[in-house]
Amino acid sequence: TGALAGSMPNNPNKASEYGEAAYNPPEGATALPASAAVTSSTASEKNGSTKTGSGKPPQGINAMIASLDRVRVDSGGQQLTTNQGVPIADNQNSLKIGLRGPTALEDFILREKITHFDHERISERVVHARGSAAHGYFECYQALGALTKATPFAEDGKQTPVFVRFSTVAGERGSTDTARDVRGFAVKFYTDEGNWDLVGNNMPVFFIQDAMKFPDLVHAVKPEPHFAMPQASSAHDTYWDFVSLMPESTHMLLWQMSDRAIPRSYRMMQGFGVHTFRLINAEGESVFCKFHWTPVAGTHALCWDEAVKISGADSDFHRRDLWEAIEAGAYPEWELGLQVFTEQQAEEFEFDVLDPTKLVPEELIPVIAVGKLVLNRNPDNFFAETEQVAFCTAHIIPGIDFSNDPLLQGRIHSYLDTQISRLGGANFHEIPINSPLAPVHNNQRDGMHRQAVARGRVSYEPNSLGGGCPFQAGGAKGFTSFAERVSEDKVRGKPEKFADHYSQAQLFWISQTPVEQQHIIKAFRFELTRVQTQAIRERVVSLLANVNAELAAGVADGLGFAVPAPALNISPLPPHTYDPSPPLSMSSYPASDIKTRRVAILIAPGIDGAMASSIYSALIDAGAVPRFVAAKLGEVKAGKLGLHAEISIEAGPAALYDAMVVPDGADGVAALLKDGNAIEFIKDQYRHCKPMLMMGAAEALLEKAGIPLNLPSEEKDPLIVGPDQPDAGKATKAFISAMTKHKEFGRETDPPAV
Ligand code: HDD
Repeated sequence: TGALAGSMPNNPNKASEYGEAAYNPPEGATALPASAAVTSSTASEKNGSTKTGSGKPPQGINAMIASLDRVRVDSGGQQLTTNQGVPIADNQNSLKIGLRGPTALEDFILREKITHFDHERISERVVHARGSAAHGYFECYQALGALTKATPFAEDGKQTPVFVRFSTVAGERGSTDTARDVRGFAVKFYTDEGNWDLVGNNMPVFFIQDAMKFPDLVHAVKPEPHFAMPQASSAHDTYWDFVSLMPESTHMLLWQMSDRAIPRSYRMMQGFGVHTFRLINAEGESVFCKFHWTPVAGTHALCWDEAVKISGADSDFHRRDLWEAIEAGAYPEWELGLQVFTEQQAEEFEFDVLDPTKLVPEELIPVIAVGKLVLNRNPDNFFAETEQVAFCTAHIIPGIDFSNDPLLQGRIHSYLDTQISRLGGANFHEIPINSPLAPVHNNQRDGMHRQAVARGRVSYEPNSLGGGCPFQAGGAKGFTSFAERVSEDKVRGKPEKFADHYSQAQLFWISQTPVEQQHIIKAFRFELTRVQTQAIRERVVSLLANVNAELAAGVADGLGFAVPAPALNISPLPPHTYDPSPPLSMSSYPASDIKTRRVAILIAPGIDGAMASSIYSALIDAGAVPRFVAAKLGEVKAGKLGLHAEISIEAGPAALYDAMVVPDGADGVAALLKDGNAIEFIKDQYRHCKPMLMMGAAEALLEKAGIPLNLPSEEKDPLIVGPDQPDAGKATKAFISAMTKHKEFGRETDPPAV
């Protein structure tokens, strides 16, 4: 699959940022791949090399990128040294007492190299270990001074640099990208009043209501401790044992079993701050707020069978997708929306806004668009940036404040704490990707790996010897918490409204399209089939029986038992009945174009080359990413043309593409008809509900793959284009428009017919 990346253009930002020199290392130096070429560190300046950029600030450069220049190292044209800067003469042989003798203990070069290597790995994140990240910026549409004094919202059009990391939750660092899981959506804003981290997920609710239960949840979902299986999967006994005993997780379980848990791309999923937060304005007035990120590319998912096959074909699927889109200049974009409401409004809601298993329906409080997020630059070094970035919910800035959500309150502690062991001490904020652009001045000193060289004799406050500096900013400038009146008993417990575990699960269920509902039933069936303990399966269905009879019956039927009695509902309040909320369905966020969509054009000798090329060009013009796919690499004779096969079917199977094409050409089609891999490819494209452009003779391939043909016009598959449209230009247009629909779920049967 590396070949897919190979034909992508380089990130134009990096080219203009670093100039051509970075791509043309001096003679004798090893040429780096262009995308890895970086330059302009203090070290290279010291060595006399200068930055040879275009002189204009390229798009995609921002103050954070510039701040990282300090630590960027480019070895192009440089000699090899030890960590002490001593030039190394021989990097092949250790120092020996005689060519056939023992290695000398004094070989400091060998020892330094091995010692460093021995300590290369750091512990992975306890959750969200697998992730990918990018730089970009947030741009505020209009000043929001009436709501908040938070500096990213201070002026119309203000831009704030960001670093964003997406992740799965349960899998380890090397695990597959397309596991069924919640996705993390963590945004670090490098604001001019310090770093603000909005550490969210791609689902607006959570499994549990109190941080006290987080270690239990994570222990349950992670690989089981005795044999360390399964990897990156919730489909096992301990997970379902735990959640089936925690009725508060029911709402989130429906989200997790929905297609949201198998996104097509990080670029095609929503993000949510989950908790209720506070905004505070300059007058000290506060409102509650929920944060929503909505992708411009629409929200799209994989089919489960597709996700499973992608895991085998390219377990880096989402990482590669994000990287390639940014390198190609197709910058992923999201709109930030706020739901803003007062404390009085919150009191009247039938749910508690401090309960993270509940969302605020958009019919109650609409989402207002306030700005956009653009990711326009890949990191230079995965470890230095993506791995070492430390997000902390405790990182907030003046104008933003926490609510008393007990899950959020626990998170405020957890993130800071975990970085201390993961990143080796209390100075993790000095790691370049974590250091704020805003200046840091305080009396915190020393500790492992301290970078700052604090000058002067004063490291305490108050002082007179340092002129009283650094001095307190005071309430007008400094961070102040919202002065909330609290007068209550100190207790362990939950508010009454927290006990309603099912009303919003019902809301989610009734807001899904029939197709989405079927997918949820199938996901429960899959996961619970993997569970080995019958009592656990039944307990899960007894929770679902409180949500919807059809849901419970569908899951129970799939597992071969009758619906058990509903789980005891302990809520003291009557259940609330909602009307469906369309924004909760993924189908409410379609794409308007086919930019970055991957299209396989299957070719074989004798295919109509002119048609294949014109379809290829039309797809490029529409912003899609077509690939000629053949039995093997190299030139494929196609009429008078030679087409260049970019990848083989074997290395680039169907699951890796959003859509497929077979051009006309009797001999080419005849060759494909004999290729079992090609038939398998077509079957999978069909089974995964993808758009297909099958021109002329290619209809025979549909037939061979067992795809229903000659249907009455009202039953015709709208996403199979071609056989009855001889004009390739018109057919391609129809195909491009079909591709914006992403998938044709009307094809689905259970079990699949093809
Ligand atoms: Fe968490 C990482 C999101 C509840 C404790 N969490 C982590 C990341 C994301 C979230 C996106 C990865 C950040 C990155 O890319 O580095 N977590 C959430 C959301 C939650 C949530 C949306 C509920 C609304 N988390 C949660 C609770 C606790 C934690 C209740 C503990 C009490 N989360 C952690 C952690 C992690 C983490 C252990 C692991 C690595 C890290 O923080 O940096 O502290």
